[in-house]
Amino acid sequence: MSDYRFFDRLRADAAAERRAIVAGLLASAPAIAPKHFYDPVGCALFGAICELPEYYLTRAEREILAAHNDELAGSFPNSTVLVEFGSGSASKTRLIIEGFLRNQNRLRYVPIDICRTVLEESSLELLRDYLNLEVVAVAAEYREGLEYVRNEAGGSKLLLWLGSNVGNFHRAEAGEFLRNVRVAMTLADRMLVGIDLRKDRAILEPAYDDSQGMTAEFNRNLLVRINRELSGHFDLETFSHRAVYNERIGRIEMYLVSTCPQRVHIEDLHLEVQFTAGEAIHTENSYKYSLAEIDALAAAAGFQIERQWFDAEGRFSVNVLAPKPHA
Ligand code: AVJ
Repeated sequence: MSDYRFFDRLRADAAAERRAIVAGLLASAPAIAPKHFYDPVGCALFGAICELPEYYLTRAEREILAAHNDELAGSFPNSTVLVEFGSGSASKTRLIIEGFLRNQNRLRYVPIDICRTVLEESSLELLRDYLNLEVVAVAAEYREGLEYVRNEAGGSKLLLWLGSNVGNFHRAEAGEFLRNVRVAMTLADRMLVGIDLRKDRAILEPAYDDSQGMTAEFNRNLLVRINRELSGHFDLETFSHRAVYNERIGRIEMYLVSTCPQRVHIEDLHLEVQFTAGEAIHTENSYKYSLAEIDALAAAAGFQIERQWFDAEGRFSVNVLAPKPHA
C-alpha cells in the first residue's frame, strides 16, 4: 500500500528500562511510570476503559469534536498535515480527519503511539475507510515522536494531543513538553489539546474505579507484565486497586496497595521487594485543570489559546493553541 509508511522508533534499551523499574520499586515512595501500562494487553484494556459508562472523558471529547470539526478544518489552509501524539485507536480523530477531507482532497495523517499493535491496526482501518488519506505511522514515545515532527518539513501542521493525555505529566513537565512542541512548530501551525477539567470527586473517582473492575485490571496489568517479562512473583490477589482524587493538587492518583506484609521476588532484576500492609505502589497521576490552569499552561509554553470548546456538561475542554510569535 503506497499510502502507508510505518516507522518504529520505540527504544529498545531494555537495560535502562529495567534500571528505572528497580529504582521505582525501591524508592521510599514506590512508583512505576504509567507508560509501562501499554503492552498489547494494557492497550486493549485502555480501549475498553474508554467505552465504560463511568469514563466520561472519551464521550465528552467526542461530543466536542463532532460539534466543531468543520469549524476547525475550515480554519486551516489546504494540504495541512495532521500529527497526533498518543493516537491510540484514533476513533475520535476520525471526526477531525472527516472535517479536513471535506475541505481538501488529500490528507496526510501522522499518528504517533507507544502501542505498536493498536497503531498498526488503527492505521490500516483508517486507510481502508478513507481513500484520500495517507498514513505515516510512528511507533514511539513522545520524545522520539517529537524528534520525528521536528525533522518532518512540509505544509502547515495541526498537532493533536487528545484524551487528556497531558494529565499524566506534572503541571511543570506538561509545560515543558508543550514548549518543546512549540519550538518544533512554525507560526502557521496549531496544537489542539484535549484537557479534562477539575470537578467533583463523585464524578472523577468512579471514572478511575469503575464497577466492572476494568481500571483495576488495567492497573494490575503492570504486575502481570513484571511477572511475565521479568520473572516476577507478584501475587495479584494481594494488591488492590486504589484511585483517589487529590483535590488540593487537582489530580487522580492511582495505586496498587499491598494488602499484607510481603516480599516479592523479581528474578530477572535480582530483586526482592518488601511491602508492609497498606504500602502502595504509585502507578499513575491524571491531572485535572481549571480554566486558569489551562491559561497558565498555554502561556508557560509560549502559546495563546485561539479557540476553546467544552461539552454541554462542562466536563472537558478542547483547546486550539497558537504559537506566540516571540515566545
Ligand atoms: C490515557 C492518561 C488520559 O489518565 O484518564 C484511564 C489513562 N488511567 N484510566 C487518564 C487512564 C486509568 C488516561 N490517559
